[in-house]
Amino acid sequence: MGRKRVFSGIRPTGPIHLGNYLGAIKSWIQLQDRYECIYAIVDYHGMTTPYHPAEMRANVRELLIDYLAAGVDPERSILMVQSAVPEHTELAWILGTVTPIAWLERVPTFKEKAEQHPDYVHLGLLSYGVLMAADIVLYKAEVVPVGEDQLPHLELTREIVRRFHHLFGVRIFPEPQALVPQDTARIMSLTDPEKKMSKTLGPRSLIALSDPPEAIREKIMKAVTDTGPSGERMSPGVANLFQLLKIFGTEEEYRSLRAEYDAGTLRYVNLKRTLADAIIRSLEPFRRRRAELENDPAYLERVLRDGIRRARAIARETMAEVKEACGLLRDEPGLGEAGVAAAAGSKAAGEQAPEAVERR
Ligand code: AQP
Repeated sequence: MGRKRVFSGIRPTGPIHLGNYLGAIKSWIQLQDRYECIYAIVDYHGMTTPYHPAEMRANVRELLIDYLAAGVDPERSILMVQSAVPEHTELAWILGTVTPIAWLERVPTFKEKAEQHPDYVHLGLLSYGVLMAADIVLYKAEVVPVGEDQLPHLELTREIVRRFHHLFGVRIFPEPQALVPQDTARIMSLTDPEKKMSKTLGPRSLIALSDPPEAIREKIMKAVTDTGPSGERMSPGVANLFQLLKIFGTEEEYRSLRAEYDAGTLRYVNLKRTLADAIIRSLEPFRRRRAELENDPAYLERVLRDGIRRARAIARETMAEVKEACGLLRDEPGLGEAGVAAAAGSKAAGEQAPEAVERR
């Protein structure tokens, strides 16, 4: 038995931030030893909200650098770009034929995005969850490390898998489980701490891992703390800052500032200064590694080529099983007439098939 598979991805819509890192990428790195991991740059998903075509390719490159600098190891994990493996959309189409529209309309992110961009509500946005299901099951992934916001998508994936198996009388895919970190499933925005930190809320709301130290300091110093009269409970903004301090600061820093808060003597400026220093310190190795990678385009290209090749090999195997189950022509690129004849049951075509397979 091979190792179980892990799949996860991020949209190339901007630099990764502390939410992406603590919600997903930190787990990705920990899983690399025990699982066969596939980590994707999901550019087709990036097209579901307004974007500039000219920026997409640059964002893909930047995200690849972010993954590598954060510790994703291409020797152990597959790093790939979604649009370079056409089986993602092929399988999404097939899964779309078994997914009731009502399931998609109730997905919270669909409703949120439709409200955010009322002029950009399209079929691709509605079927985001179907494409995500295809991304995962194409690799028969069993574990999907993600932040809390992705749980409805994972539930939808499992429902789609069950329905596909039921309708076609097969069992091809495992039902994937989300792996959500216990303490960092939802890092909140610095400017709007009732909402999750996200690229959509703008650069001031987040700390990008690649932010220069001055920018990190400035954003933390301006982070929202108490928005109204302070009550019994810690406000979401202050709670978020303490959560980050627990991760990035020393035990002593956290303990003493927390004691000051409990005693009612804490000055938020001190909390912010300590936190900014701690984050800047922690991200220093990331910044250094990132700068090295920036200067090595040949290595980046090698990583991607290799990742795409390895991902495609798995994807093709799954698609062969799926097409068999669905009664579709066995798809072998370059098979041409032999493939069509094989579908028609001709003997001669059967003899030609192995040669055609070799040509893949
Ligand atoms: N704030 C967060 N806390 C914990 N986990 C988070 N993730 C995102 N934000 C947080 C996790 O990161 C992975 C990638 O998510 P994404 O591609 O949706 O990234 P994003 O920053 O959320 O991007 P956008 O453009 O701002 O998208 P929206 O607004 O749609 O979320 C996922 O595993 C996610 O859970």
